[in-house]
Amino acid sequence: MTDKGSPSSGFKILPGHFPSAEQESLVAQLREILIKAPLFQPVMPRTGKPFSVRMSNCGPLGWVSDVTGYRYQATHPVTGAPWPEIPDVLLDLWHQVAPTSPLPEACLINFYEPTAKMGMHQDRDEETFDAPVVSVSLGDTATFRIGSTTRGGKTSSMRLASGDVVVMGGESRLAYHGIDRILKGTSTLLKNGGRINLTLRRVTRP
Ligand code: MD6
Ligand code: FE
Repeated sequence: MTDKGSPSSGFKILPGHFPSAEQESLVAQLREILIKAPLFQPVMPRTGKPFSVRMSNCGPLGWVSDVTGYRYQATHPVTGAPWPEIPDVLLDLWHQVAPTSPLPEACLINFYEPTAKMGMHQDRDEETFDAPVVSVSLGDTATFRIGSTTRGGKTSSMRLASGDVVVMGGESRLAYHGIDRILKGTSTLLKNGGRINLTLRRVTRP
């Protein structure tokens, strides 16, 4: 029996899911994507305070944040171009971990410098929470914190290393979570260090 709202239902970590050769290949594909859809600096709604991560997206929809709010949109906020396609290896991952869910529409790309972090938040800008959010970590190890579906509840902390996959479905789909810190120099995957996190999401009702 688990507490209501505890992340233990529907929360899964697949440590080392991607072997290093697949991580290298995925990073090469991400470099191509980031040439077409450069990392941009999102800011918080209302305050305009910059995030410490930079972002881009691939897929039919991308998640953006600016002074007017959070939303999904079909085009890059700076270039105005449509987002590049989601790499097949990520669609294959989705089929493996969410076989009954409709295809993901958004793949958010978060880039963390070694000093970046991500405050506790829920992923709740989607029209439907039926599908899980699936994340892939690349590069330096991060300390990931996850709590329950209410802010300020009990949390637990774990390390996400390069190649690890996180699935947040079921009760955990709306759990609060964040990144406390990046453990600088723990991976050689990215030439200049840092961390990339990819989150795949279904946004609309099929
Ligand atoms: C990160 N991850 O790992 C931030 N969201 O950098 C997330 O915000 C996240 O890992 C939803 C589901 C899984 C995640
Ligand atoms: Fe999130």
